[in-house]
Amino acid sequence: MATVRLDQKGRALTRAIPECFDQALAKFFGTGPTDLDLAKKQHLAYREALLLAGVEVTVLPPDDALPDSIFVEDQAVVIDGHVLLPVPGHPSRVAEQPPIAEFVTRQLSGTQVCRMHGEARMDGGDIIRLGDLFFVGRSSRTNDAGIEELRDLLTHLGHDLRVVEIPGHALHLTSISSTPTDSVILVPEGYLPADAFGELPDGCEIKWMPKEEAYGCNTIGLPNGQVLVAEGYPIVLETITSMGLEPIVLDMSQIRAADGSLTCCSLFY
Ligand code: CIR
Repeated sequence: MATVRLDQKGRALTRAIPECFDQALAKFFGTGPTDLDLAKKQHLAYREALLLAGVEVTVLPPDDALPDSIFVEDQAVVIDGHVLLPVPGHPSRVAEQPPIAEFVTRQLSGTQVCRMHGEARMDGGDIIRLGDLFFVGRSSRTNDAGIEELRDLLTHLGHDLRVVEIPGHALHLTSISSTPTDSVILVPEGYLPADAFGELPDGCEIKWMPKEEAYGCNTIGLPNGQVLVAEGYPIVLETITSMGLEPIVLDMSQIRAADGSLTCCSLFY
Protein backbone atom coordinates (compact mmCIF):
# COMPACT_ATOMS: atom_id res chain seq x y z
CA MET A 1 0.00 0.00 0.00
CA ALA A 2 1.04 3.42 -0.71
CA THR A 3 0.72 5.24 2.61
CA VAL A 4 3.70 3.68 4.37
CA ARG A 5 7.40 4.44 3.98
CA LEU A 6 9.75 1.68 2.90
CA ASP A 7 10.86 0.99 6.48
CA GLN A 8 7.22 0.56 7.56
CA LYS A 9 6.48 -2.37 5.24
CA GLY A 10 6.88 -5.24 7.68
CA ARG A 11 3.31 -6.57 7.70
CA ALA A 12 0.68 -6.79 4.99
CA LEU A 13 -2.97 -7.77 4.97
CA THR A 14 -4.40 -9.45 1.87
CA ARG A 15 -7.75 -11.08 1.10
CA ALA A 16 -8.33 -14.21 -0.95
CA ILE A 17 -10.02 -14.14 -4.36
CA PRO A 18 -13.81 -14.69 -4.16
CA GLU A 19 -15.72 -17.10 -6.42
CA CYS A 20 -17.55 -14.11 -7.94
CA PHE A 21 -14.31 -12.36 -8.99
CA ASP A 22 -15.46 -12.38 -12.62
CA GLN A 23 -18.05 -9.76 -11.63
CA ALA A 24 -15.47 -7.27 -10.37
CA LEU A 25 -15.84 -3.66 -11.55
CA ALA A 26 -13.74 -3.15 -14.68
CA LYS A 27 -13.68 -0.19 -17.02
CA PHE A 28 -10.12 1.13 -17.17
CA PHE A 29 -7.32 -1.43 -17.67
CA GLY A 30 -9.62 -4.44 -17.99
CA THR A 31 -12.95 -5.82 -19.11
CA GLY A 32 -13.31 -8.30 -16.25
CA PRO A 33 -11.46 -11.44 -15.13
CA THR A 34 -12.13 -14.57 -17.20
CA ASP A 35 -10.08 -17.29 -15.47
CA LEU A 36 -10.73 -17.74 -11.75
CA ASP A 37 -8.12 -20.48 -11.27
CA LEU A 38 -5.44 -18.36 -12.88
CA ALA A 39 -6.49 -15.38 -10.76
CA LYS A 40 -6.08 -17.51 -7.62
CA LYS A 41 -2.62 -18.68 -8.77
CA GLN A 42 -1.56 -15.12 -9.47
CA HIS A 43 -2.76 -13.99 -6.06
CA LEU A 44 -0.90 -16.85 -4.39
CA ALA A 45 2.31 -15.96 -6.26
CA TYR A 46 1.84 -12.34 -5.13
CA ARG A 47 1.52 -13.35 -1.49
CA GLU A 48 4.51 -15.67 -1.77
CA ALA A 49 6.64 -12.90 -3.26
CA LEU A 50 5.83 -10.68 -0.29
CA LEU A 51 6.60 -13.52 2.13
CA LEU A 52 9.91 -14.32 0.43
CA ALA A 53 10.84 -10.66 0.72
CA GLY A 54 10.41 -10.94 4.49
CA VAL A 55 6.94 -9.42 4.83
CA GLU A 56 4.56 -11.01 7.36
CA VAL A 57 1.46 -11.71 5.25
CA THR A 58 -2.07 -12.31 6.57
CA VAL A 59 -4.80 -13.61 4.25
CA LEU A 60 -8.39 -12.85 5.18
CA PRO A 61 -10.94 -15.41 3.97
CA PRO A 62 -12.72 -14.53 0.72
CA ASP A 63 -16.23 -13.11 0.67
CA ASP A 64 -18.01 -14.77 -2.22
CA ALA A 65 -20.64 -12.02 -2.32
CA LEU A 66 -18.12 -9.22 -2.89
CA PRO A 67 -16.29 -9.41 -6.23
CA ASP A 68 -13.81 -6.57 -5.55
CA SER A 69 -12.93 -7.62 -2.02
CA ILE A 70 -9.31 -8.58 -2.81
CA PHE A 71 -8.51 -4.89 -3.25
CA VAL A 72 -7.88 -4.23 0.42
CA GLU A 73 -5.74 -1.14 -0.19
CA ASP A 74 -8.90 0.86 -0.85
CA GLN A 75 -10.60 0.06 2.44
CA ALA A 76 -8.32 1.50 5.11
CA VAL A 77 -5.65 4.17 5.25
CA VAL A 78 -2.82 3.43 7.67
CA ILE A 79 -0.38 6.26 8.30
CA ASP A 80 2.37 5.95 10.90
CA GLY A 81 0.22 3.46 12.82
CA HIS A 82 -2.91 5.65 12.68
CA VAL A 83 -6.01 4.40 10.90
CA LEU A 84 -8.48 6.33 8.76
CA LEU A 85 -11.46 4.33 7.52
CA PRO A 86 -12.72 5.96 4.34
CA VAL A 87 -16.21 5.76 2.92
CA PRO A 88 -15.49 3.81 -0.29
CA GLY A 89 -16.08 5.75 -3.46
CA HIS A 90 -18.19 3.07 -5.14
CA PRO A 91 -21.35 1.89 -3.35
CA SER A 92 -20.78 -1.77 -4.28
CA ARG A 93 -17.56 -1.73 -2.27
CA VAL A 94 -18.89 -0.42 1.05
CA ALA A 95 -19.62 -3.88 2.50
CA GLU A 96 -15.97 -4.95 2.05
CA GLN A 97 -14.73 -2.75 4.86
CA PRO A 98 -15.85 -4.25 8.22
CA PRO A 99 -13.47 -7.26 8.41
CA ILE A 100 -10.55 -5.15 7.25
CA ALA A 101 -11.38 -2.40 9.72
CA GLU A 102 -11.72 -4.98 12.47
CA PHE A 103 -8.35 -6.55 11.57
CA VAL A 104 -6.28 -3.37 11.44
CA THR A 105 -7.96 -1.95 14.54
CA ARG A 106 -7.08 -5.11 16.44
CA GLN A 107 -3.51 -5.17 15.13
CA LEU A 108 -2.97 -1.52 15.93
CA SER A 109 -4.84 -1.58 19.22
CA GLY A 110 -4.33 1.54 21.25
CA THR A 111 -4.33 3.71 18.18
CA GLN A 112 -7.10 6.19 17.43
CA VAL A 113 -9.30 5.11 14.53
CA CYS A 114 -10.91 7.91 12.49
CA ARG A 115 -13.96 7.20 10.35
CA MET A 116 -14.92 9.32 7.41
CA HIS A 117 -18.49 10.50 7.49
CA GLY A 118 -21.12 12.56 5.69
CA GLU A 119 -20.44 13.23 2.03
CA ALA A 120 -16.74 12.31 2.25
CA ARG A 121 -15.65 9.58 -0.16
CA MET A 122 -12.25 8.06 -0.68
CA ASP A 123 -10.55 4.90 -1.90
CA GLY A 124 -7.18 4.21 -0.27
CA GLY A 125 -5.84 3.64 -3.78
CA ASP A 126 -5.89 7.37 -4.34
CA ILE A 127 -3.02 8.01 -1.95
CA ILE A 128 0.72 7.71 -2.48
CA ARG A 129 3.53 8.59 -0.11
CA LEU A 130 6.98 9.88 -1.04
CA GLY A 131 8.96 9.75 2.18
CA ASP A 132 6.95 12.08 4.38
CA LEU A 133 5.11 13.89 1.58
CA PHE A 134 1.64 12.67 0.57
CA PHE A 135 -0.31 12.96 -2.66
CA VAL A 136 -4.01 12.28 -3.06
CA GLY A 137 -5.93 11.87 -6.29
CA ARG A 138 -9.17 13.77 -6.78
CA SER A 139 -10.92 11.09 -8.77
CA SER A 140 -14.24 9.45 -9.51
CA ARG A 141 -13.83 7.70 -6.12
CA THR A 142 -12.27 10.42 -3.94
CA ASN A 143 -13.97 13.80 -3.40
CA ASP A 144 -13.03 17.08 -1.77
CA ALA A 145 -14.68 16.24 1.55
CA GLY A 146 -12.67 13.00 1.69
CA ILE A 147 -9.48 14.87 0.85
CA GLU A 148 -10.11 17.35 3.69
CA GLU A 149 -10.56 14.52 6.20
CA LEU A 150 -7.28 13.00 5.07
CA ARG A 151 -5.64 16.42 5.32
CA ASP A 152 -6.84 16.78 8.92
CA LEU A 153 -5.14 13.52 9.88
CA LEU A 154 -1.94 14.36 8.00
CA THR A 155 -1.78 17.82 9.54
CA HIS A 156 -2.13 16.22 12.95
CA LEU A 157 0.78 13.92 12.07
CA GLY A 158 2.88 16.78 10.67
CA HIS A 159 2.78 15.68 7.02
CA ASP A 160 2.00 17.69 3.89
CA LEU A 161 -0.65 16.73 1.34
CA ARG A 162 -0.85 17.71 -2.32
CA VAL A 163 -3.84 17.06 -4.56
CA VAL A 164 -3.42 15.49 -8.01
CA GLU A 165 -6.29 15.65 -10.52
CA ILE A 166 -6.94 12.16 -11.88
CA PRO A 167 -8.03 12.21 -15.52
CA GLY A 168 -11.24 10.46 -16.54
CA HIS A 169 -9.33 7.63 -18.21
CA ALA A 170 -7.75 6.46 -14.94
CA LEU A 171 -9.25 4.93 -11.80
CA HIS A 172 -6.94 5.90 -8.93
CA LEU A 173 -3.67 7.72 -8.32
CA THR A 174 -2.06 4.34 -7.62
CA SER A 175 -3.42 3.03 -10.94
CA ILE A 176 -0.95 5.36 -12.67
CA SER A 177 1.89 5.89 -10.21
CA SER A 178 3.86 4.45 -7.35
CA THR A 179 6.91 5.10 -5.22
CA PRO A 180 9.26 2.11 -5.57
CA THR A 181 11.55 3.95 -3.14
CA ASP A 182 10.99 6.88 -0.78
CA SER A 183 12.53 9.26 -3.34
CA VAL A 184 11.18 8.19 -6.76
CA ILE A 185 7.70 8.39 -8.31
CA LEU A 186 6.99 6.38 -11.47
CA VAL A 187 4.41 8.11 -13.67
CA PRO A 188 3.25 7.38 -17.22
CA GLU A 189 3.27 10.06 -19.87
CA GLY A 190 -0.14 11.17 -21.15
CA TYR A 191 -2.04 11.04 -17.87
CA LEU A 192 -0.82 13.93 -15.73
CA PRO A 193 0.75 17.31 -16.49
CA ALA A 194 4.49 17.72 -15.83
CA ASP A 195 3.83 19.82 -12.72
CA ALA A 196 1.10 17.58 -11.25
CA PHE A 197 3.18 16.70 -8.19
CA GLY A 198 4.64 20.19 -7.65
CA GLU A 199 8.24 20.78 -6.67
CA LEU A 200 9.65 17.69 -5.03
CA PRO A 201 11.94 17.66 -1.98
CA ASP A 202 15.71 17.60 -2.62
CA GLY A 203 16.90 14.23 -3.85
CA CYS A 204 13.45 13.17 -5.07
CA GLU A 205 12.46 12.80 -8.72
CA ILE A 206 9.73 11.68 -11.08
CA LYS A 207 10.66 9.04 -13.61
CA TRP A 208 8.33 9.32 -16.61
CA MET A 209 7.45 6.04 -18.28
CA PRO A 210 5.91 5.57 -21.73
CA LYS A 211 2.13 5.82 -21.87
CA GLU A 212 1.84 2.16 -22.96
CA GLU A 213 3.45 1.18 -19.63
CA ALA A 214 0.91 3.01 -17.45
CA TYR A 215 -0.17 -0.18 -15.68
CA GLY A 216 3.48 -1.07 -15.02
CA CYS A 217 3.99 2.17 -13.09
CA ASN A 218 2.28 0.55 -10.10
CA THR A 219 5.05 -1.24 -8.19
CA ILE A 220 5.70 -2.26 -4.60
CA GLY A 221 9.12 -1.33 -3.25
CA LEU A 222 10.21 -3.42 -0.28
CA PRO A 223 12.74 -2.81 2.51
CA ASN A 224 15.09 -5.56 1.25
CA GLY A 225 15.70 -3.77 -2.08
CA GLN A 226 13.27 -5.90 -4.04
CA VAL A 227 10.48 -4.29 -6.05
CA LEU A 228 7.39 -6.18 -7.19
CA VAL A 229 6.61 -5.27 -10.80
CA ALA A 230 3.93 -6.49 -13.20
CA GLU A 231 5.01 -8.66 -16.12
CA GLY A 232 5.08 -7.06 -19.55
CA TYR A 233 6.48 -3.57 -18.93
CA PRO A 234 10.10 -3.55 -20.15
CA ILE A 235 10.89 0.13 -19.57
CA VAL A 236 9.61 -0.01 -16.00
CA LEU A 237 11.67 -3.18 -15.49
CA GLU A 238 14.80 -1.56 -16.88
CA THR A 239 14.22 1.56 -14.77
CA ILE A 240 13.94 -0.44 -11.56
CA THR A 241 17.08 -2.42 -12.43
CA SER A 242 19.00 0.74 -13.30
CA MET A 243 18.15 2.10 -9.84
CA GLY A 244 20.13 -0.82 -8.36
CA LEU A 245 16.96 -2.54 -7.16
CA GLU A 246 15.92 -6.16 -7.71
CA PRO A 247 12.67 -6.50 -9.68
CA ILE A 248 10.41 -9.44 -8.87
CA VAL A 249 8.17 -9.89 -11.90
CA LEU A 250 4.60 -11.11 -11.36
CA ASP A 251 1.92 -12.08 -13.86
CA MET A 252 -1.01 -9.81 -12.95
CA SER A 253 -3.18 -10.39 -16.02
CA GLN A 254 -6.37 -11.52 -14.23
CA ILE A 255 -6.04 -8.90 -11.52
CA ARG A 256 -5.41 -6.24 -14.15
CA ALA A 257 -8.59 -7.44 -15.87
CA ALA A 258 -10.43 -6.24 -12.74
CA ASP A 259 -8.59 -2.85 -12.86
CA GLY A 260 -6.46 -3.93 -9.91
CA SER A 261 -2.74 -3.29 -9.62
CA LEU A 262 -0.03 -4.65 -7.32
CA THR A 263 -0.53 -2.18 -4.48
CA CYS A 264 -4.32 -2.65 -4.46
CA CYS A 265 -3.98 -6.22 -3.21
CA SER A 266 -2.28 -5.42 0.08
CA LEU A 267 -2.62 -3.16 3.05
CA PHE A 268 0.67 -2.56 4.89
CA TYR A 269 0.19 -1.71 8.54
C1 CIR B 1 -12.69 -1.20 -8.54
O1 CIR B 1 -13.06 -0.72 -9.59
O2 CIR B 1 -12.94 -0.68 -7.46
C2 CIR B 1 -11.88 -2.48 -8.57
N1 CIR B 1 -12.32 -3.30 -9.65
C3 CIR B 1 -10.41 -2.19 -8.69
C4 CIR B 1 -9.83 -1.52 -7.50
C5 CIR B 1 -8.38 -1.29 -7.65
N2 CIR B 1 -7.82 -0.69 -6.50
C6 CIR B 1 -6.86 0.24 -6.54
O3 CIR B 1 -6.48 0.75 -7.60
N3 CIR B 1 -6.38 0.66 -5.38
